Amino acid sequence: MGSIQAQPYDYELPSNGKVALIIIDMQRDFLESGGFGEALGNDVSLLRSIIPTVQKLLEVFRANQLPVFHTIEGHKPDLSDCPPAKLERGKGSLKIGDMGTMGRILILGEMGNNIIPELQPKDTEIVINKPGKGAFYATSLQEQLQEKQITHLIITGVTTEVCVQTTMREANDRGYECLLVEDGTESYFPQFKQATLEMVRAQGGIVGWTAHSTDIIQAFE
Ligand code: C5J
Repeated sequence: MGSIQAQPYDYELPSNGKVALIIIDMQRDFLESGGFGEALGNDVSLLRSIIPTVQKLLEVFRANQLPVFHTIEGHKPDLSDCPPAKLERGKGSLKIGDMGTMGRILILGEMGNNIIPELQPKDTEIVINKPGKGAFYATSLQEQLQEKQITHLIITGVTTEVCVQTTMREANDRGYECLLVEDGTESYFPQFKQATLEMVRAQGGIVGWTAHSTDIIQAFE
């Protein structure tokens, strides 16, 4: 493996394949009508534009037998892992735990909480259920990455400025070399996506790198 043309400068892949693909919260709650995203007043169709890109990256990682991690934001049915501040926040038509058209909103195992059909994980891939925005908070992600000796993370998913950025910052603080896929992440707010891309790679890559998927895929061919 070589390097990927990225910003603010080329991203060096580890020579011994210690790189993983992280797919954040590509779940029906955020990408389909009737879910939490729409209940908060968002246009979910915006997020669907990245599905083909994430599918392509997934194919490349699978073809190279490299590890893939999927995350899902969700809570236990009794909401014991949902802090009152998160439960009460916002003025949407539905709150976490309420019954929506795809089951209870943001509750693990409910239809709306499943990963979208287009990106269904394989049995060999790891699915991290997370109660927070960041994928390291109250999960086994750090232990699972360490077990596989992973040092480099290629990060995709939704939404760019919330769960994706939080996870990338958490990973950066834990010493991972993080690359955010510019066309593999999306927000309900295009200006927030753009701002996130710029802020993570500012100051010489203070949180990490960004790159277009075509440049990433080329590096694995
Ligand atoms: C949000 C997420 N936006 N996956 N979750 O609440 O970004």
